[in-house]
Amino acid sequence: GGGIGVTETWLKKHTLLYKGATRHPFILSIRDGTLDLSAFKQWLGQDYIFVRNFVPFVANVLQKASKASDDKDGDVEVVLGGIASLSDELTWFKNEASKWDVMLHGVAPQKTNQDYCRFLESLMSAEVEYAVAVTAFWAIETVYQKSFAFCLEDGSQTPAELLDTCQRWGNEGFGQYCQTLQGIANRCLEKATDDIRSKAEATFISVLEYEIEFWNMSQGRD
Ligand code: HMH
Repeated sequence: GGGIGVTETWLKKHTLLYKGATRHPFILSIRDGTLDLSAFKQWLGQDYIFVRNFVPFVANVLQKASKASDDKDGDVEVVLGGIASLSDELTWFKNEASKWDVMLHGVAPQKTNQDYCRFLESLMSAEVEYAVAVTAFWAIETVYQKSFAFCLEDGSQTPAELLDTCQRWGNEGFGQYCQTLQGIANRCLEKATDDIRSKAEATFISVLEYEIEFWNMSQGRD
């Protein structure tokens, strides 16, 4: 306890990868107003599919928390809140898609998206420890929070029609939620064995790589 957490040391150690995920050209082009709107629509359709697959993953994190956490009540409350906001998020996707004339039901998942969803599924195995799964959960949410918050910072020229999307993940409340998840991950990782900690670090790195691939895909680069 006290001092710098395990996840903070990883963010420093893997800065280049972390910047790759949170300062990706896709995000930079939202921020400077040069994003091709067809790329945005592409992202919207693919991310809806991703979030639908993310829900069972988070439900599995909830299940692991209720069995394995040393603060079951606290962690279950936080993760359950996350599931509730994912329900709002799916509603948001449907509204946003209709605004942009994106037919969500006609969207086929691209290979990069399928690979990422398969990775989420692998983390749902009973053999994957709570510390590993909650680390992945924190990292996945944090990449979006940091990426979209950057599009709202002073000096950004995000077009008005993309502000709602940026606010969805870039808002202060979502930032607080990500910090809460980070605190949970840190607590679990501190108590974990070296073996589990290194599995969690490898999982963290994989999340960053998948997130970069997801942005690449959305730009039509895969
Ligand atoms: C690809 N990563 C991706 N999509 C999301 N919606 C999030 C993270 C955050 O929920």
